[in-house]
Amino acid sequence: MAESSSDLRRRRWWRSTTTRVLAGVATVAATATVLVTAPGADAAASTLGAAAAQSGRYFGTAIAAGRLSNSAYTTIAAREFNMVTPENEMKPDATEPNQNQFNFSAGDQVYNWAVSHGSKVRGHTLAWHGQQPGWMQNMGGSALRSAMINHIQKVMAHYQGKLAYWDVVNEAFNEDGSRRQSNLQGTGNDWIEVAFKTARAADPSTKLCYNDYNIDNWSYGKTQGVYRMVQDFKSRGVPIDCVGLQAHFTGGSSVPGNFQQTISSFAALGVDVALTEVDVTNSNTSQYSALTQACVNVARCVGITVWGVRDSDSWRSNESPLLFDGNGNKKAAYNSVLNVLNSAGPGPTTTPTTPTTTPTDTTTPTTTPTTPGGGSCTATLSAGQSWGDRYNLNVSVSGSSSWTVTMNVPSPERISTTWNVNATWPSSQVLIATPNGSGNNWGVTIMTNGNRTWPSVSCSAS
Ligand code: 9MR
Repeated sequence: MAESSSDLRRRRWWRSTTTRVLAGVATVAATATVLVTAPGADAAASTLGAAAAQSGRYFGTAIAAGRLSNSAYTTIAAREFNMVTPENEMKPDATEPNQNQFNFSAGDQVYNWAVSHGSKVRGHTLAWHGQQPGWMQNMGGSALRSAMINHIQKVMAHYQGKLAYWDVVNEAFNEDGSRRQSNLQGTGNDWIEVAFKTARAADPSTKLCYNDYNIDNWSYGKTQGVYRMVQDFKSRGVPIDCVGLQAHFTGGSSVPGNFQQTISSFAALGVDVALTEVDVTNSNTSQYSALTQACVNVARCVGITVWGVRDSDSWRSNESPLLFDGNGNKKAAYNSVLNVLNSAGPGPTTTPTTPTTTPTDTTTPTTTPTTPGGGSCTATLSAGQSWGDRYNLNVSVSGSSSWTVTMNVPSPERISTTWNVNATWPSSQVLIATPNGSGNNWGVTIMTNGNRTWPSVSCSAS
């Protein structure tokens, strides 16, 4: 899964870029790079994870620790998915069964299985009215506020640096967009932002998400309530990096016609968006296609997670809502999702728009050599493709082959994705990159948010 997905992603990106080169809109230098580097045939990817990775996204599943001894289950999960959400094992009742006594055995089991199969992990969830341990259910006021903070700190410390995303707060809104009454809400309306601030301090390396259901329809009260909260947090600098739309299209609900508008509206606030718990009644193929298409059409829709592997693993198994039947066979909906993923453009990105032919970047390429002990290296930026909302930069590193490049992207621009490099971004404006074995030429996509000033870059050798 993971070993082929980066190649596939690169190939799809190059293929897409080559198409634009043939349309005569890229530079000659870019053309040469594309044609030399393009790795061969352009067959479609044959697993969900690899197909999603082609556009820089992931495709995940919920995993239950209790099923990891079932080889039919793990065979499919390992083959198809490159993101894992523990279905119940990182929830408060699992991780802190007695106050201040933590138990990570089941969470670690899922985590270790995931990473040993090349998958990343989404943590789920830290502060929620549901699945609280008994001692917490009986608590309120300042004691509960302190207990929530302690819980977030201790659980995040255990997984420090290991998780791609954390659902910090889950399901805190009513259907009409007001706050859900709960013991947590009873500690004060600021409990959500306290949770996010605590989370950022506990592990600055992971992306912090708000996660909820029934926030799929843009004109629905609950969607608007969550949107206003995220907008408020962004405007006041409360740390939030992502919104998870659970996207349970079961139990009588279905994909709304304005689903993409919901995703793009959240994304426009400057957060990643993910579909985090997808299932669809009877796996309706057109609904599965539509929800997948809506995600891949939005640059910052970073991935899709289905809530279980086979129908028999689903919390709503009577609705047969997943992509594999109880015998582990691929269902029709599997193929419709795979096809949409395989036709996605580069990204995370919107559907290809006409590239701009005239560079509008406001600075010249930056070259910053440094000479730390022993070696030296230089990182040089050059223009890649450019679109209405984003642009690519190619980075070429010379000198030492053991380098670390640090890039500082001026706000409101944000790092969207990278290729051919090991990269982390502790914030959306700071990128730290090291070689991933693909050589010394790599790239980054930056969302402009209205500004096209190139980042500053420095290189240090070790
Ligand atoms: O799938 C989970 C199921 O095994 C649990 O019994 C249930 C208990 O709350 O939680 C399910 O997962 C939920 C998720 O954590 C949050 N969104 C709704 C999911 C389905 O109920």
